[in-house]
Amino acid sequence: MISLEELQLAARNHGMPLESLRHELTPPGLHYLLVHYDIPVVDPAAWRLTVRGERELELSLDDLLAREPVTMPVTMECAGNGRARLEPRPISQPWLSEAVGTAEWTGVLLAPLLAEAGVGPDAVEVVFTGLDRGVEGGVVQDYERSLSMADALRDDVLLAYAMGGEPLLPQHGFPLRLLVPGWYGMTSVKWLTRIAATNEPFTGYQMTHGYRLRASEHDPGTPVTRMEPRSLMVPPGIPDFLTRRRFVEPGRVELEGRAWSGWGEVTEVDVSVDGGSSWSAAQLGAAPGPAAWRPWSFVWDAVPGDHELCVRAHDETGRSQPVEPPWNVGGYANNAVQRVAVTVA
Ligand SMILES: Nc1nc2c(c(=O)[nH]1)N[C@H]1C(S)=C(S)[C@@H](COP(=O)(O)O)O[C@H]1N2
Ligand SMILES: [Mo]
Repeated sequence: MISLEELQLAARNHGMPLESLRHELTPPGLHYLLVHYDIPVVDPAAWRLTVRGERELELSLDDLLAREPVTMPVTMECAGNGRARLEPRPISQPWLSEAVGTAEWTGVLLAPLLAEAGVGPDAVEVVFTGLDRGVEGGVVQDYERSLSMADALRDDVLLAYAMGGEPLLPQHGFPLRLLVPGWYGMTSVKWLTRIAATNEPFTGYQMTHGYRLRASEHDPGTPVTRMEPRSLMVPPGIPDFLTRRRFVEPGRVELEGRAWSGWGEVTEVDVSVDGGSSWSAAQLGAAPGPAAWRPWSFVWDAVPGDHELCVRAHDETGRSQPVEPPWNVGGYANNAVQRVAVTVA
């Protein structure tokens, strides 16, 4: 059973209701939310971002707003999405499958700022520090993550100050967050206060303990990075209040949803209307940008009875979704196929 501690996390960190998959860009309040510690209150006039290379830059929000803005639609998913369906269940935020959203993010490119701060050839990583602080695994810490130089210098890594054309909401990182398209959300550090180049790999908790794919407690594991392919459907028809089972009238039902992968373009989405025994290709639409989900649709001739609908995505690198959940200690990257119980009557 889900514990009160897990419920406490789940009540703070909400998912995107799956009917919101109808929106190409997730309305801000419907985007999923994941906050490890407390949401900081930030006075934008007093706030400064420090960028440290061989020199140190101190930038105000106005300094950042004066730079060339870049806007891009990005699909972001929590690495723990699907965790609650694993057995045994890793104890953390108990996501089912809704920890995703797509927003148009606006900000400034990271790479030119690193160059201005004199981040040179000695640097091996860049560390991003948030203003939020907490205790995790017994370790007191600021929320911090690092990127390799190659990842930090990518030309699509953003310091975002707006979401959907509006200043970031407090819970999404006001006044500034990192945004690394294609990666699971943990790397997109919110409430940024400091960016610092280092000559050694950063060994903070969220790099060396959290966000690693580990087979057992003793396995050092490998880092969680890009989003595995996943497709989700808008649950058709109407729901039962408690069980969320769907009720649909017989006849032509247009199933729809969206699919994404952080490794490359989604090239195929398959739908099953018989619990995964047989699969048919869905119709794919165009993504709003290279780092955002693709819409798909599928016409189902619904006959009376109980059915289990499934959907699965494939990407251009050959990755796809497993039928059985891939287990690991932290419960990360469970991209097993979605299953939706439907009664046609
Ligand atoms: N400073 C800070 N940044 C953070 C987090 C956090 O707790 N603190 N959570 C991370 C995780 S695990 C995810 S999935 C995304 C969630 O971003 P969102 O809440 O805007 O959807 O933010 C990431 N950035
Ligand atoms: Mo996350």
